[in-house]
Amino acid sequence: EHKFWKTQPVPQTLSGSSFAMMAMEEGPIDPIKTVEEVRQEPLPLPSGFEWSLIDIKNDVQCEEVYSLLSENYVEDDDAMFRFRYSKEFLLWSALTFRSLTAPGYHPDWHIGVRVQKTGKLVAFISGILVDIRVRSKTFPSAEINFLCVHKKLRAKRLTPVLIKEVTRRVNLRGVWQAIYTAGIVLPTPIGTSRYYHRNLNPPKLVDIGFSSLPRSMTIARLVKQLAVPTAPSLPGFREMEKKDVPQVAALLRRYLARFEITQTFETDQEVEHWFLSGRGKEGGEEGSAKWRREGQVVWAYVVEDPTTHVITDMISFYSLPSSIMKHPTHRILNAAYLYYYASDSIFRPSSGGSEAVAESSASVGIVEERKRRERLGARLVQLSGDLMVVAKNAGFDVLNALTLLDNNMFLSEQKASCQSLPFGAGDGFLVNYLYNWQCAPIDGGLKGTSMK
Ligand code: YNC
Ligand code: MG
Repeated sequence: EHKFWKTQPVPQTLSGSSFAMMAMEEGPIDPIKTVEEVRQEPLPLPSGFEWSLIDIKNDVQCEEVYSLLSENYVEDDDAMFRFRYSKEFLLWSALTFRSLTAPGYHPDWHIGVRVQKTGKLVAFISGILVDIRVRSKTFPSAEINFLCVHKKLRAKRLTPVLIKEVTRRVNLRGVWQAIYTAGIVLPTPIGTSRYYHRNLNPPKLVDIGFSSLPRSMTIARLVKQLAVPTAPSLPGFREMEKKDVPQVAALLRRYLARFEITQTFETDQEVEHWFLSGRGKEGGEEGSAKWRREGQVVWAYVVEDPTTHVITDMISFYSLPSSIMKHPTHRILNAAYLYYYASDSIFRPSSGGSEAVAESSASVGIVEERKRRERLGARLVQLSGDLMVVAKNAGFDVLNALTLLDNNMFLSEQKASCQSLPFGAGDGFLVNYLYNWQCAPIDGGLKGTSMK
């Protein structure tokens, strides 16, 4: 019955009739407060435990968070796989443009709980600052992630204390909203996405039980069926570089403006941070696929028109390996997760008429819109196909994607049957939430910021 969540400024039930939703003013649920009204002292912890701010840039502390998460973080339902974040990943997602450039470094949204006697880190929760737009309103928001309580301390109601403490610290910085995702249903989702998977390494995925071998199918035939080309096919497809940042930022903002909820990427520095930082240099022999895979968090690519040199598309994924539990030989599942992308194919007029004219009118017209969406769908099949090639060549076992952004244009099983590079629907779901923001449910196309 949600003893904790029913006390929080979150919608308690799904909005009723569509009339109610249409009439509803979207905005904060709590009365507006000032920073002065926020509790100054940390929340009390059960005896024997103490708060400990984590400086994620400090090697020792980063290592402590890493081992807490690698032993206690999210497992799939059958406890076969557990996320295994790299230190680079934690650093990359913790250090936004703003926290990096703030005067000094403020680790106050990276909150740990330690056993007083031993200093052992037993719980963690973190927030980073992102700007979120929901329909017409944009607001600063904390993205909450990496909530984790040691397995031995579960079901002791530590979670509500962690959430209240992170809320207090977020509020102390004048931020009143948050965005987060979870694998469970709580009061009250704004939307849900489903995982899809593109198998890049059939023998391993079948061996570890990630995928099953269809009846009357052999491994050899599956390998053949799921083979990907050895090189990308789109002319001008290449890795994103620093010089691309202004063009990519503009294209991404324009593309994301089409969705009901998104991170806004207000500055070019943010785009540089999210797509070009986190290119680490550890693991394997320098330059090898392993070297890159183990050190690099985000892999971003662009399509540069060979004649005009305009960036027409961008697409990216991030690396998030999982530990494989209970398997005699395989230890790690090298998973790539589709991240942001953008394409100008939805903006270019399909015949006659200038784009400026088309976009200044309220609507481009149903027929024209349908043509553009068809073109975008075809383009996204090509872009995601080239991304599979990159991921496969870099040694990833699987490319995962959620049903958000325009992903349904190339993920759905129906569409998959008429292309050569099918994704398959998985059984995992990711549920999306906003804290202290009342809004009508968000239909499809949802994209927060989360990496899970
Ligand atoms: C969860 N994932 O419902 P009620 S996702 C939020 N997110 O409260 P206890 C959760 N709430 O229902 P345990 C939650 N899981 O009675 C449980 N809860 O009202 C609620 N797993 O607390 C739950 N990481 O401490 C219940 O539960 C209350 O010991 C029970 O610990 C839970 O990062 C957990 O999946 C998840 O480490 C910590 O199972 C533990 O079971 C664990 O007795 C493995 O808690 C790792 C894992 C979760 C990943 C994530 C997003 C978290 C969002 C938190 C909400 C943020 C709100 C916004 C704050 C900023 C606001 C501003 C401004
Ligand atoms: Mg607990």
